[in-house]
Amino acid sequence: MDTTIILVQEEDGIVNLTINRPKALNAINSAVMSGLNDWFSEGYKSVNGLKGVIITGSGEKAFVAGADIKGFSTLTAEEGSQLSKFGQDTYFKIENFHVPVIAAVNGYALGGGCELAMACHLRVAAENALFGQPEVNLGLIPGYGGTQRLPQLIGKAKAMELTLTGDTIGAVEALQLGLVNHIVPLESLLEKCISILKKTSRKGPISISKAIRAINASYDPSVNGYEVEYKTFGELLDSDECREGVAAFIEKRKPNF
Ligand code: DAK
Repeated sequence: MDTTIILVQEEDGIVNLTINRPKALNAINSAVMSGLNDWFSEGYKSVNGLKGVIITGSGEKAFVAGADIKGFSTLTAEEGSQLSKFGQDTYFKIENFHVPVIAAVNGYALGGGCELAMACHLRVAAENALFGQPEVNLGLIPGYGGTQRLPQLIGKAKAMELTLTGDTIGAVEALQLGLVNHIVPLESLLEKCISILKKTSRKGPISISKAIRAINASYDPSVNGYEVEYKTFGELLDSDECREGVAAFIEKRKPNF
């Protein structure tokens, strides 16, 4: 992974991945997508006691202003589909990651950038965040899962409107629609994400990873989410983690997960 294109910083098990192409408003080129894929496939394994991940963009103007438009104009249909599939697979790895991943949206989150934010488990927006799927302006449709995750998050009618008009929405509307979890001033963005991850890191790590899996199952037509839930519930009930959580409650102490 090119660590100049994706900056990796770690403190107390919380990793900050910063997409670092500020001159191109952090547009996702193949190096960025490969870097994300590498880190969520293998790179994370070198972090001891990983508790959570924050994805953000370099600078104060953009989270990610989309896929790198200049890089995909000469692709054939076959190459375009392969690239789209690779992006989708990368974003699936983020969506199904075993610890929480938060998008810290510090400006433009357009096209592939909005899709990246939607693949994260939570989204915290700075006041200057701007979201949109402007692919129709380029004669395209979203290619990294946007046609699927946007309606899941904000409902079909609004997703249809945003995708067909290419309109952008600010942080306040994104919050009203349920696209983001919180809005904070830009200078508090990382602090807010870290405070959420510190909270989740005090919970049972297996239950956190299983909760992510069970909620994601509700959007996966190939599995019965209710079945995933009751089976997982049973497994957790018979686990050391749950025994410790219940014992800690009864003994009026903090659990030692
Ligand atoms: N790609 C490449 N360069 C970009 C870029 C992008 N998406 N967005 C901005 N830049 C570059 C600009 O070209 C400019 O570079 P220079 O001219 O200085 O060399 C630099 O970043 C600064 O941008 P601006 O000068 O335009 O800055 P402004 O503040 O005036 O405007 C803006 C900011 C975000 C409104 C504007 O830059 C803009 O409209 N950017 C494009 C937004 C956009 O349409 N994004 C793409 C959405 S479509 C695919 C899979 C997925 C996709 C496509 C294909 N395959 C699998 C094939 C997804 C596509 C998308 O994401």
